[in-house]
Amino acid sequence: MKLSSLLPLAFLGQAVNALSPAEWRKQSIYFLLTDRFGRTDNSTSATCNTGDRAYCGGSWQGVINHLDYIQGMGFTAIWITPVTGQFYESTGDGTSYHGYWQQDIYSLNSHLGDQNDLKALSAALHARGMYLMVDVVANHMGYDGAGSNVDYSVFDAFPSSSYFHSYCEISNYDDQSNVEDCWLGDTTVSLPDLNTELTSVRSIWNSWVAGLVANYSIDGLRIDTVKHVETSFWPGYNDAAGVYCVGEVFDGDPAYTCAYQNYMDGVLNYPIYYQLLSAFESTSGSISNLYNMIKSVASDCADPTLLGNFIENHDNPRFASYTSDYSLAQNAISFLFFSDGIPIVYSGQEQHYSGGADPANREATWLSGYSTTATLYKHIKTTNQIRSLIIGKDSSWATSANSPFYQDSNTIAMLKGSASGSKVLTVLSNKGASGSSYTLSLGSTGYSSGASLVELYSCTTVTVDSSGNVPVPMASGLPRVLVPSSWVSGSGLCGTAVTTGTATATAG
Ligand code: ABC
Ligand code: CA
Repeated sequence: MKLSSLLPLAFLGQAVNALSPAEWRKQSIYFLLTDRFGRTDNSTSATCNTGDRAYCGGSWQGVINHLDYIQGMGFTAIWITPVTGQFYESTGDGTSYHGYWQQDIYSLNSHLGDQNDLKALSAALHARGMYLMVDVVANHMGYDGAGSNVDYSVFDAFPSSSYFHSYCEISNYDDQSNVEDCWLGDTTVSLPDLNTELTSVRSIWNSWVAGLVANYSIDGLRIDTVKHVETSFWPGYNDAAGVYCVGEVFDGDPAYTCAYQNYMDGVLNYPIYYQLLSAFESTSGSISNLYNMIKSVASDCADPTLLGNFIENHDNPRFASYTSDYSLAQNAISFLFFSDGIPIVYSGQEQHYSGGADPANREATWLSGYSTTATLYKHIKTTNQIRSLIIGKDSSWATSANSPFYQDSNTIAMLKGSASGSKVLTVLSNKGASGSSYTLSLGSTGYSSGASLVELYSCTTVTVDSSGNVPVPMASGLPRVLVPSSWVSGSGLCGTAVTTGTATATAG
């Protein structure tokens, strides 16, 4: 029998289309909670009180309706929250609107749509040349009730206690076997912890994830609760998925978190998250902590260029809950795009939403009216344009190592690129919006005296001085990104017309 007749057609299609880790390096990701991003009816006024922890009516069709808004900011991929069947009743911890309380892994969350809607979302993205990343959970199910009192028959793929670790609540995050074998959740909603060491559980998950990826033509996975599963589980799961996997290891210690990159393609960059926040949450933040962490991650992680960079997500207070300063927010965002790794922006960040801890950080995006003139929407759009210009001009930029080379108490400067004399120079400041205008003179950039560079946010051309220093025009605490002047023509940035592709447009 021919191999092809043994494989469902969908698998063959997936093998052709799947996006490799290498290709993911060049993407930029917009993360959204499906229940909170867009509604099927396109309402921009439908009530959504985050404190209720209730379903607010977002759907996969609602995401399709607003892809222009996402693509208009320059994103090339979206990451959506888990799609599987949940339990739907309301509890003292709220409902399963976020999608992390699955019971029925072979069905879809009916609040978000049906399989045609999810396929349509995948197809709509692909038709635009965009990609779909789906959040998946292998560590646990969700149960309305205490762990001591679970009716296991409700879990369709795992209908008996024999598939699970016996009940104990996680009590000590310094004890790795406690973290892996005990249960997340609380006594209101317990998260029954699968016995992922079992061959039976592993083979169910591996075929499930292969099927999910194939059925919905998924291009990448965000994997939940990775530190709660033994490391030996992950290589088989990542292989079965056959697409780029980025795991959530919720821990700021690079030695701990980077270790997981030995078992899957990438991890979310929690080590950088904490230090990026520490650097830009105020005008007295610590630049040196960030500077040092870039070096630690570079030495501890197998490949920092495959990490997922973020400054906001649905588990942590939003950036604007720490400071309302727009310049600080813009610097934190720019860091995500010009350092090693794949940038991830959390829906609502572009509207400067300021919700605090879960559930306040899960505001409905539609209540912003999807404004495309918001300051950070425009900043992100320009930033994505700059990043794609760079990727187009330097094919090795995405794999090159970002190198911080200058710091003072308010400023960090970094170089990233394949060749001396054409590296991208990023200068970030935490002076805030009231920061003065001055010229920061930077040596050791690899640029020679007389070379011409353009700062792409302010569209300022500068010439390297006779001592070899680059005069960087700083103002209002805003981020700065400099590239060789020859790169700009035809980019659509700084008032130039786009000369590549089919469209001619000006922007930035
Ligand atoms: C619900 C309600 C909440 C209510 C809670 C009791 O119940 O919404 O309002 O407070 C989902 C939902 C949540 C829900 C939970 C629990 O399920 O989204 O709304 O809370 O039912 C992932 C997802 C997350 C998801 C789950 C569960 C996992 O991103 O959205 O939550 O599927 C741990 C896990 C991590 C998990 C996170 C929420 O909890 O490891 O996978 N996220 C320490 C620990 C971390 C821990 C973190 C937060 O605390 O080390 O493992 O994350 O609890 C740094 C250290 C870190 C340290 C932090 C605090 O400090 O380096 O290690 O993290 O310095
Ligand atoms: Ca576990």
